[in-house]
Amino acid sequence: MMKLYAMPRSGNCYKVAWMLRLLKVPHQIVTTSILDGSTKSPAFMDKNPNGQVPLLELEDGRFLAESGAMLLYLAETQKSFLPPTDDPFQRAKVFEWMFFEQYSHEPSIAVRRANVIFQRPCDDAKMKQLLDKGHHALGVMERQLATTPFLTGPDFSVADIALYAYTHVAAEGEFELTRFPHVQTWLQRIQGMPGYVDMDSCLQEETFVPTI
Ligand SMILES: N[C@@H](CCC(=O)N[C@@H](CS)C(=O)NCC(=O)O)C(=O)O
Repeated sequence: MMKLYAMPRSGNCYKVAWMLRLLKVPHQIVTTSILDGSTKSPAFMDKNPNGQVPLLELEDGRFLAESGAMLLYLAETQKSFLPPTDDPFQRAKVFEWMFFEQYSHEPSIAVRRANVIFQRPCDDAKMKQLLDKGHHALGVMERQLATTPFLTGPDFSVADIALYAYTHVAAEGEFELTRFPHVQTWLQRIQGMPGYVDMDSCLQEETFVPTI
């Protein structure tokens, strides 16, 4: 069975745990947290020298770091939520949004939220900069979602999973989601989809075995 090393309340971990649930892949959540130092333990650093969660351990013992790489691996192996290789442009649009998430969205929205919820010290000027950058990223999503139901068009993809994870909790970082009505409608659309599972449920330390 696959193991996902993950911590509660982490959007990066949620992306992968939710994908595993959506695909009905049996897996075990192994809680490994930045809060108790376990992501920096020698045993964990042997598994992921970058000392970060999420980390996916495949059935054969190989490890995969980086949430985006895990989403793409699972999408590829399960043939779900990723356009086929004979549609390289549409496939690249999925990558475009995933790279946007890692460079323009997560570094402001996830970091500011973590500063707030974990009460990490950060000066006012930096907090203001993170707020402005996060609102800019939400504005980019708003423009796209004004024209299509999902980020890359009519179909739900791993790009929506990647961007949903921190957008749906952006208010915890004091981002004003009410300024982005199409983003809010997209969040509700995803929450109404079959197989939707919330962050807390996905990241509980347990073994998930699908019933059907
Ligand atoms: N780019 C990575 C980011 C992962 C990340 O930032 N993980 C956080 C928890 S949400 C972490 O482990 N931080 C500890 C550290 O960076 O030392 C991904 O998408 O998986």
